[in-house]
Amino acid sequence: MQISRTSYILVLGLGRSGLSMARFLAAKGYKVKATDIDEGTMNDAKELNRLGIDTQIGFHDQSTFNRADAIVVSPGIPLDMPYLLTATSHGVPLVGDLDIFTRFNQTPMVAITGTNGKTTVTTLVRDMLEAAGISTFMGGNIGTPLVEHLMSCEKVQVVVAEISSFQLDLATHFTPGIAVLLNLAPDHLDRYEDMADYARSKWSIFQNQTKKHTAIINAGILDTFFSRPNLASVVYEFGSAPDCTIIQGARIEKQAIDLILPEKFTDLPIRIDCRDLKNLPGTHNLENIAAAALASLCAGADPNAISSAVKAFPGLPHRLRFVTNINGIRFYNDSKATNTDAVSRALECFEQRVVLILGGREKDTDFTLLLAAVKKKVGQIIAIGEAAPNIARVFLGVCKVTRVPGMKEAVETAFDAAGPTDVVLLSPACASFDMYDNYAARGDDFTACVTELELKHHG
Ligand code: UMA
Repeated sequence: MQISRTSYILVLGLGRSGLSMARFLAAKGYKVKATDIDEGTMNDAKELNRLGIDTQIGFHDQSTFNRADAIVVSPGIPLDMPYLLTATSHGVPLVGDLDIFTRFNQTPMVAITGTNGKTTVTTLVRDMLEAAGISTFMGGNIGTPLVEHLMSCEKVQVVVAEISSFQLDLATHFTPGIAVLLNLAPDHLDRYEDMADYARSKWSIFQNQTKKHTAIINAGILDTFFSRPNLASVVYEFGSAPDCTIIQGARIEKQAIDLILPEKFTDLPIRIDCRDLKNLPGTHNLENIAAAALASLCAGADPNAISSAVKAFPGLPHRLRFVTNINGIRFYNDSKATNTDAVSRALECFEQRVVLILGGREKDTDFTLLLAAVKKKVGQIIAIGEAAPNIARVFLGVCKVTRVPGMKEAVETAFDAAGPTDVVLLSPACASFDMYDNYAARGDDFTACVTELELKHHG
């Protein structure tokens, strides 16, 4: 970035990403201003002021945008925000955290994107590499901003990054050595024109790769979305037999994964046994393990370390987590399921009838994508949040839908509706922002409401 003495970089948004970014750029000697519309960021802003960073909190000022040399946009802020549109019409470039990271980072990187499973695969790759004695920094969309790695004194061998489409939208120089595209299903369609636009964003993770780099791709999505385009990088595919023919990559067959790789990796066939993995249930998790294993092998892990990390995986918070059993009714927290595909995958994991808590803030969500799975598995839907009226309309005549005002009522109504061996599942298919700060707060509230109910029943 070329910055003149009179100008500055504007950091837009002081959430987790913007706060780290402002600190990092100031530490690098840039003149930084930061702005956030939310008064709640005032304390963080005061801390930035002490570092010599100017802040505008509780409002945005167009002239601050127009005078900047560049605006670093937090990933959650839509790029069609009017202040940004005006600033770009004045020639101010927009920059994302991935390009800043790319400019300063020296550490090899595994970058993981996809609609669902990103956090699971990112965590698995971290675990596999650590089990192989390879030190890592794990960050990105998973929670810790990537620039934190640049500010850390700790030297690591590999950065393992969860990457969202929002981050990719502003990435022009980002070039991960190993990039993984897990899957594609409708999500964030309030931000993208259509599915093709969203798929293009995800695919751009490979855009700067050359033959020195590695691309790991779900074979199932290649024909659907991209008609097998040529990539410059070395490509490994993963998928389930017999649907996919895997020439180089990972083939999932029943409860095992066979890695089919060039000899440089090993002269022995590698098989990962995936029977009885309580914390990685469902066929979708076999795909996650396959992708993680390929990425880890390419990053230097050995097959034994990979297998032992799979066996030891403890599961993730808010991702299909068993909460408790009240009088035979099992409660599961899947608050991280913020799109319909994630809910379908969760429902597939249960044999029992499910009482499903669904709803929150829609993202131009097409709930009809859930009709078949609901017909098969769900006895009753409890609808919460802004999406409740739409949910009631879509599932009318398919199963009983009860609208309730909040989580406490949702949990109590679900419990009353459940039969003796049913499952109560919070798997909302929506963002949480109409009722909570994030999906984790929603999952915590669900767990607290279930615990309260349990106390009432078991005293
Ligand atoms: N803001 C403004 N003006 C506006 C709109 C927002 O100032 O007009 C401010 C808000 O007041 C808030 C800040 O912008 O203070 C929020 O920025 P943000 O939404 O980018 O949130 P961060 O806290 O910086 O978190 C972001 C990612 N959030 C999103 O992409 C929505 C986090 O991913 C990520 O963990 C974090 O950076 C660190 O890298 C979360 C997420 O929901 C988990 N991701 C989406 C998903 O997984 O579906 C993509």
